[in-house]
Amino acid sequence: MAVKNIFEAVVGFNEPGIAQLVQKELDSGTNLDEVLNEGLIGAMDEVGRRFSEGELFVPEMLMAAQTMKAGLKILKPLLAEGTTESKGTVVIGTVKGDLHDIGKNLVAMMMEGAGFNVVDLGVDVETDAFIKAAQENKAKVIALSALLTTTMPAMEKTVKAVQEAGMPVATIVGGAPVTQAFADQIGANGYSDDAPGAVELARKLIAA
Ligand code: B1M
Repeated sequence: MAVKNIFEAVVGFNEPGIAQLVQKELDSGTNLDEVLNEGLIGAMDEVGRRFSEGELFVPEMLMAAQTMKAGLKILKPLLAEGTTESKGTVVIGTVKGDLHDIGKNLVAMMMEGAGFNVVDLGVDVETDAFIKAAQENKAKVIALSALLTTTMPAMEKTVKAVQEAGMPVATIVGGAPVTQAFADQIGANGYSDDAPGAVELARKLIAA
């Protein structure tokens, strides 16, 4: 039931209190996935719904995001816990024009936990920066995140540029508005609707 308190803390922008609530919940034995999916991610979905309904505005959305990030900080060591053997390098970023980074950060943390070396380029990343980082780090996967329908074309631009450069690197895409059909349409090598799925995808593509 206390997962509800985590949800309420995010939708209520309780940034100072969230870390303690998340820690308390984990200490009480609540499963990590439940804290993440029902508490933190569920709350961000609710914030998005309230924004769409005109009940919340950008500053509130930002406060909720900061609260979510403070909660995620507590989960990070658990999400990144895993094998020490490197599975190869993944270059990750949110595409040009897009500043949303929570989902991308989650994918990065889980990739690290699964043993990948992760080069995180942050948000608003140019196509050239993805290509340069992948070449310099001999990456096996480029992972692109987008949260806005208006920035999905930037994904296509990057995927096409990677193909044209003839690089031996797989591209994977994800983010709330992205679909398998869109991934197929732009020629990406894979799509996942969540962070654990992105890790599985990277594993399969590297093994292939
Ligand atoms: Co923005 N925003 N936002 N926002 N925001 C959305 C995305 C929106 C859906 C809200 C809404 O209208 N209901 C809407 C987009 C509409 C659309 O395009 N269809 C929207 C809008 C409109 C905007 C602005 C344009 C608002 C404005 O200024 N008028 C503006 C754009 C700024 C920009 O980027 N240029 C804007 C700004 C912001 C803030 C800065 C205030 C803040 C972001 C802060 C930050 O990230 N540091 C923000 C927030 C917080 C949101 C919502 C509420 C929450 C996003 C989030 O973090 N979710 C969001 C509504 C929503 O999504 N429900 C919304 C939690 C996160 C864990 O989920 O990122 O989806 P998500 O990641 C998931 C999966 O998608 C997947 O894994 C994760 C789960 O495991 N995934 C991948 C993500 N990347 C992946 C990559 C993969 C695989 C899976 O492989 C590579």
